[in-house]
Amino acid sequence: MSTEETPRTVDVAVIGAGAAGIYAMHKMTELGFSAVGFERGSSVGGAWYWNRYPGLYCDIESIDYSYSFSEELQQEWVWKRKYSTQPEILSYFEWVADRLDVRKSFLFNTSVTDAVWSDESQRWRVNTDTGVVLDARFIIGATGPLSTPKIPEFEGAEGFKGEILATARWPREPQNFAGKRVAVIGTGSSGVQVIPVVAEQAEQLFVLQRTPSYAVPAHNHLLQQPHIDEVKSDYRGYRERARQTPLGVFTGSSGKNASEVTVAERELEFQKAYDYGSTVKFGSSFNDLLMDPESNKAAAEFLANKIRSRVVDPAVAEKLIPSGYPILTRRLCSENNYYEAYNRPNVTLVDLFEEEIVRLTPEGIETTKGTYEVDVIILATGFDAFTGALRAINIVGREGRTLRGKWDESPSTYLGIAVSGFPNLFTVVGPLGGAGISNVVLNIEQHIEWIGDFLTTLRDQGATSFNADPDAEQDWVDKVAEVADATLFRYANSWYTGSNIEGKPRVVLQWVGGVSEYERILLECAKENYRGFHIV
Ligand code: N01
Repeated sequence: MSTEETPRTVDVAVIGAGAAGIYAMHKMTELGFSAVGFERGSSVGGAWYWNRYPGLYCDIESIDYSYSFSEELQQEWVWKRKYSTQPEILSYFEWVADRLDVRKSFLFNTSVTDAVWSDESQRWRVNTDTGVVLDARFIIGATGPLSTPKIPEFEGAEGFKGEILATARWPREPQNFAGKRVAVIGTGSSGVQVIPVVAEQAEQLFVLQRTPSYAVPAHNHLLQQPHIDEVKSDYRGYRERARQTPLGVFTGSSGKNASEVTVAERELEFQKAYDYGSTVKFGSSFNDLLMDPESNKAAAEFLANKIRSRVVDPAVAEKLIPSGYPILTRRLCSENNYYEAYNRPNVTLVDLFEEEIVRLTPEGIETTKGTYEVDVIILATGFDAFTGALRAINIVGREGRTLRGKWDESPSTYLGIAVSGFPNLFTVVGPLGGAGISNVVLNIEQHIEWIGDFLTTLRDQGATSFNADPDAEQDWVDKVAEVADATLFRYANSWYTGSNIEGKPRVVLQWVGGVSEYERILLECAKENYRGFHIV
């Protein structure tokens, strides 16, 4: 690879070798574009490479959380469980990368530091932390919506005598908590999964909870061969049905509003989804759960009663029941014996609404009520979602404007895939796009396939650049907000709205109008000669 003096020239730079980067690299190669990829990890897998904490599995069923673009791949790979665990999913992405032979096109252990656009050459100059420099016509930012961990800076952290681990940057060596006193900070999807596993091992576990989550059991199990055979006998049809649903997963939901059915009928639907074990099925059990506050309350009350029935100490149960935000406006968690963990004598729930973390001391965590002495602190404190990874790169577009500066004002994009003023840059599953609440592998496929078609069109036209029109971008920003405002999403603080990160503008960061409608909009844009893009 080249140094600053002689940068290698390619059509496309791909940033990231997760689910999006692997497919992007394959698609570019298939279409005959020269491409080089950068990945800061030592291998492929993205989220599944970095998040290795015990208890991690995907909250979307394996049959759905996988690529659909290749009939050969989807027929060949055999999922073992309803919900795959992290090692299994990582193996899957490694296997796909090998089958598609894309590893050779990535530089691993390499982070992109800068990308500077030149109007003169109509190209990007891409710099990395290893000194490698690339001259690329296009950049595909396949950096992942949840790839920049939010690590809180606690006063006194450097003096803490024990170990601090983060679920999103988990060590590769197996961790053993036997005989140790452990604290977990954070009770989102990561915390809810790691807590029951640590509870079984640790001598003492303190769970420091600020905002509780709603959660539905996974009821994970080995997949039966007849079920696999049935799906594979018409996997294409199965995927097609999924693509027509709001979340990109076919659930066979009632299609009714909770407000229109009897209480008994409503409870039966909730119970069916709960017994089956699926956050997607639960969230899709009725159409109006995110629109009608009363229907939303009914779903919340159903899960609150489940918590009351599973947690022995009523005071602990009440603390675990969320309040102050509508259910589903923060991601519904998938759990495996989460509530039972609180029935163990070695587990203590610390409510951070009753006592606040003041600082870390050499011995542990000091709160406004006392000190919890621990050997290990596990941070399950979330991510700077959607914008974090690209913001971390110094991306300089037209007239010296930085993407960081633009998104600090407002995280705007055109269709979630391009940014006005930053020509030839794609933001795969970026802010204001279709990912976040839905099946992200499907969202990725929608983007990569659309990008492939767009780049082919540009090549056929002999064009050298595209730029999103600022008015088209503003119209999209307004449309995303309008659709979100018709729902209850705006009432919650979370990574969905950027409000988990200090100083980040508070907007609903995703298109919540559904996967199928999103695809229709993308395809309509393409059909109308890429409406909203200036092509030169
Ligand atoms: O992060 P989160 P996550 N002091 O932001 C708390 C996907 N995912 O990593 O909200 C004390 O949901 C924070 O409290 P609050 C999935 O899409 C999927 O758990 O700030 N607490 C919250 O409780 C998911 O939604 C899977 O009041 C602090 C928690 O930390 C997304 O990733 C598994 C704090 C963060 O929860 C993110 O989930 C894992 C502080 N200073 C992740 N700062 C599966 O597929 C934050 N918190 C199953």
